[in-house]
Amino acid sequence: MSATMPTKNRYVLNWIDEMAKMTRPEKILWIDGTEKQADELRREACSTGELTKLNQDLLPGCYLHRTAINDVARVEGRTFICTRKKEDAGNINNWIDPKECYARLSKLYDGAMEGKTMYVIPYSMGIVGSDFAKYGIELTDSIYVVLNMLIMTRVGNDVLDALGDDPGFIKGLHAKAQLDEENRYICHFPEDNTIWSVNSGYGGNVLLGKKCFALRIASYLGRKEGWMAEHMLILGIEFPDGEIKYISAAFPSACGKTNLAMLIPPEIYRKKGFKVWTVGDDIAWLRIGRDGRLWAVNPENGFFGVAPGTNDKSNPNALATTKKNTIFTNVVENLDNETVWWEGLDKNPPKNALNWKGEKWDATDGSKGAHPNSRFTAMATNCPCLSDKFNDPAGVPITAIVFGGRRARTAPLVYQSTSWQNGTFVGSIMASETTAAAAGAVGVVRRDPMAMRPFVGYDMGDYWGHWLEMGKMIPNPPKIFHVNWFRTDDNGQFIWPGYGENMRVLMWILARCEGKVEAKETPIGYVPFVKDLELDGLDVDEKVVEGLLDVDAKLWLDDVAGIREFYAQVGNRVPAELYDELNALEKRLGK
Ligand code: SAT
Ligand code: MN
Repeated sequence: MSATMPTKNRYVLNWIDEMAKMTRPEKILWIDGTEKQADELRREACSTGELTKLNQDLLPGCYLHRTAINDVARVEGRTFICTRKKEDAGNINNWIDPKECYARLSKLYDGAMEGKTMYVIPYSMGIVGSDFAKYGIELTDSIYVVLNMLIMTRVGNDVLDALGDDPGFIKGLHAKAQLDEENRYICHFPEDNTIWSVNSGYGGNVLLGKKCFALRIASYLGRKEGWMAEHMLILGIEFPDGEIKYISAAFPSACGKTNLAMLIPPEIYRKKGFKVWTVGDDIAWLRIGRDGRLWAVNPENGFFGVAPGTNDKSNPNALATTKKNTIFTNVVENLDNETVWWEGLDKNPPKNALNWKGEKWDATDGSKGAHPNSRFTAMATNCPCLSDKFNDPAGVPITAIVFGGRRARTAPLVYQSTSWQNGTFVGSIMASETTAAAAGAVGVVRRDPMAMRPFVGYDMGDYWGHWLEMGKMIPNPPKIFHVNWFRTDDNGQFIWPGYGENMRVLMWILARCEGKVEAKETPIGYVPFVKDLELDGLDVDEKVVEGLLDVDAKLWLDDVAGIREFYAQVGNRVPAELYDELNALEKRLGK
């Protein structure tokens, strides 16, 4: 490599040499984080059709991308944790022996970048130079990946400067290759700080800073180093006196994390001067602060949000965030004015349009125009409700942790765990009906502990053990809650209005943290008395809310059976404390 290299770090240079020998790109281009370079890449991507430039008056700096039609979501079946010992990856993760995996993928990477450019993206998860930042370098043959990483992470030469001569960076290699589904691999080597992804061009499979690094590799590092990487949004609620309390919340992909993170307070709170601030919408890195509380940072720099359903009622802040400098993926292209559309944006689908596959499309044929997992990649700094702590390396202190699933019946609107250990148990038994964010059937109930099932980079039982350990180490831990916005009535309609109204539940949660309200003890934990939920201005009957809070012992006993099965599947590293919790729950339910 030439003398114009932006780093002298020999670990970096040797590794890039080695990867280039295998993939054989025609050129290597270092991404420097400048607008000038990004603009050249955008221009190139538009000339090849990889991107479509949208109407620059209406959507300045915005572009559209379409993935291959067989490549529209994360592929959990093709995602592997490659630890030397299979037991360390655990039963829930797919595993391949690292030696075998490197050999198998090397064949797929062999010459995969011939005639192409290899882009070298030095990026930081967290504020560059801060104590809690971690650095990665992604090598990719995709301009789309480069441009997304420029939004989602902090990219540039200052990352290389901050890394200096250190070998401590995450080595990510991505090649689109033939986008061959059969040979698609998203592989993590936590013991080598390495991620290899091949044959995909979609979001979470290829933006290696996100799920691959900031969750799978980071969760592994967090266990070793005494911190936590979680699939959580972070939001702040500002009280009329200016005090801000922070909540982090874990929900499975496509269950409304972005909406909750950016919620607009209902009128009743707005009038009084309450505000909501977004720190993050997907990932939280949590560590113990000097004050003995748990502190959270959002390691990302942008939002990779689900487009369908985003509108000026459900999430006006997200919509505003996407009005400039945004990359849209797999949405509808309105050919009349070169803008974008998706189901749930408004009631006026464009007549002259292309669907996410690029085919001529018109809503009258009944088909969906945007893919259900279509996305926007938008800069956090475009978000009108971005917290002023977003760029604070210390992050924010967490008052409450909230777990949430998508359950039609079992889980009540909200309940509070009785201790950190019990809260860890509540997280471990989270379940949700599946969404379109991962390939596979939609609407099937599956256990998704802490919303981390696809993202823990080691054994799930050990991960729960780490939660319990952290609980012992945090002098002043957050209280842990569980919410369910998705209970349905006999007609399958959602009962709770959701969206901004969810703030009413968050306010009860904060009141509980401050010991300001009593609660009803149930076998599963503390549930609100209806009188303690602010229902003013809400078109939901108190009786209905009673129903939403109801705990049906029969359903829960069925659930206990499901949990036992799941724990058995997780295997012999499930901590004894969690079995204690499960047995105690079963007893309280009256078995
Ligand atoms: O594609 S991503 O994995 O980044 C989005 C998600 O599933 O949450
Ligand atoms: Mn997510």
